[in-house]
Amino acid sequence: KIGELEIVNYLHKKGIDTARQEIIEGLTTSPKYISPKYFYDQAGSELFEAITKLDEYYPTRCEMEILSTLVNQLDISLYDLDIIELGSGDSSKIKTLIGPIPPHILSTINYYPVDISQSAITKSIEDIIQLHNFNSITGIVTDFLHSFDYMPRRRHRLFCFLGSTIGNLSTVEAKDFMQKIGEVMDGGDALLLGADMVKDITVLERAYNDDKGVTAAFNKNILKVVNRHVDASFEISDFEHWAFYNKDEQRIEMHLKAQKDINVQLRAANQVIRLKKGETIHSENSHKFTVNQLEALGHNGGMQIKKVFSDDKGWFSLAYYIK
Ligand code: AVJ
Repeated sequence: KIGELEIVNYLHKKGIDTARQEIIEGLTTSPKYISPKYFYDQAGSELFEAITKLDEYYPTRCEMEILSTLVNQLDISLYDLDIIELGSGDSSKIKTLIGPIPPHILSTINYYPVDISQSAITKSIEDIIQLHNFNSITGIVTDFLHSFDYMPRRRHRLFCFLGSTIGNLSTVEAKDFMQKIGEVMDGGDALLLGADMVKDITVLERAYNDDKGVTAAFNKNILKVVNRHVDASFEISDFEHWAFYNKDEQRIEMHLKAQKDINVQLRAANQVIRLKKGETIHSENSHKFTVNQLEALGHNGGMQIKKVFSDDKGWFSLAYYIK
């Protein structure tokens, strides 16, 4: 039996103008930046999947190791549960999480993947429906920061925000996010939050500077996405990938560094921007956390950590919060 299946898109109407405005804003301010959510077009999503398989990129492997034996250690009833996965991407994480759940229980669970990419949601649902007999699957296409109005409310819920996507947010945005999710949660609901932990700088920097240059290609691909959104004239070969650990801010920063003086047309804004040789466009922050910080994050949303699950090396954690 294949359950109900639906995809709702809350993005397409206002999303396109907002994206254009947001990108122009970031490129015409100083220092220049592009939001990391624009990495994930089709090519970018594929490059990210390739990153997750690199020797140097440990977070996905560590998280999967934890996820594979986790579900029975959560003290939440799996019967009639709604699982809401914010930033679901490909379906690999949820598949690993639900692996140990027997079919007669899974068939009472509703799954709600939420992602900004319609193609990612479609692909992951097609994938998951082959193998797993959820009661229903409802894909929600929207920016996870604005997804809270579209949440199901009738049954008890497990919110999942995996992959250390929270690391992309600024400290203030992460607080806001936890506060918002805390407002949506009722007693009996739970949150599973994936977070990459502070560790040796060499390990961190290698993970974002792989030998094959996949991360470099992923970083540069964002310029192609920007070219389409704002009809711009970025040449990828004019830029170099630059990633390093900023210890004070406790984060990996990724930038694109201009290799020479460049003029770039932003036709959608009827503007030309100038970059000096060596000037950078900041494309991503990837914050690293301590257990104390994960606890503090929960308190922003009135939540308590029930347990922190970590891999053998303690490199990645899944914090389990209840309200
Ligand atoms: C998907 C945001 C968790 O920050 O490690 C991987 C994205 N950037 N390599 C991360 C990413 C460069 C990734 N997140």
